[in-house]
Amino acid sequence: MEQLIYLDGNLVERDQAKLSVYDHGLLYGDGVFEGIRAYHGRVFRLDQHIKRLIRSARAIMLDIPLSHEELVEATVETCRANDIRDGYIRLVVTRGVGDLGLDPRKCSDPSVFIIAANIQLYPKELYETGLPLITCSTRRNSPASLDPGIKSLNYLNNILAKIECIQADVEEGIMLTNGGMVSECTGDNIFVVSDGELVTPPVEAGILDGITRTAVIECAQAEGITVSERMFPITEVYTADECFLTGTAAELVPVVRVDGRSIGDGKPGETTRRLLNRFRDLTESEGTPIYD
Ligand code: PXG
Repeated sequence: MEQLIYLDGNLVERDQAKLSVYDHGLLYGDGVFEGIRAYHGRVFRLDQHIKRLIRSARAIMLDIPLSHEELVEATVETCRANDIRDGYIRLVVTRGVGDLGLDPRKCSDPSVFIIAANIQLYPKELYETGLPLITCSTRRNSPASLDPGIKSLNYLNNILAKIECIQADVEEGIMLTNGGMVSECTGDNIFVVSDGELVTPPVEAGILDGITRTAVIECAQAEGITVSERMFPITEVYTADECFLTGTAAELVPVVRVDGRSIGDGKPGETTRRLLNRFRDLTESEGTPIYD
């Protein structure tokens, strides 16, 4: 079956889904996006994703030509058109076509496109064996320069850190704030478990306010686990009992080594396992239905 892409109000075939080389999304990374999951025919936390998209757009003074409800409808419609039950959805709003200068006022027509694809799941073993990480030397953007809370099309900060990970032959890496404290990873939020308590950097640290992060905090509270959102240095990761990452694609993935040091006993921990199970229960039980 041909893949159908939502592009500015129409469902078009993948080969026809094209934007101008003058689109400022391409020329300047001037735009915003979301990565969303569908599980069992339902879109997980769609309202929260759309809210974050609208907040990101407002932060860069980008007027999305669709309302919250219309964005929900377009997303669900794109999933339906592609027969998606379990999948990955990319929702993108670009500034639109302008001239070769930066001025966003020259771009009168933002573009909205939605790709709903079957998901390339992480290998199952990953959840049994856990990931090794490095600490990247590329610091996370300072909120005073480019707020990491804005999920913009300008991902070079993360890509530079990702290149360090690739060179070190690991999947993910920890990015520090300009002040040298732990912020997040290149495409995931980070948690540590110490003495049975969960700790994660606060949104004010300059991180993406992850939808999975919020869901996991709720799971922890339901499990009676104390959660602290506070700044911590990399040493607190080294000395933690457990560490894991959260993200739409990764869900919860255990971390077993950081900078060559074993975390806890070097195996995925019990608290991580409990939270992953709870999180998976959530993805099985809630979401915006795609089909009647
Ligand atoms: N931090 C950053 C910097 C992210 O990009 C997360 C945390 C997790 O947020 P959610 O809302 O997904 O729980 C992200 C998620 C990729 C990829 O290919 C990752 C993300 C977006 C698109 C692609 O790894 N971001």
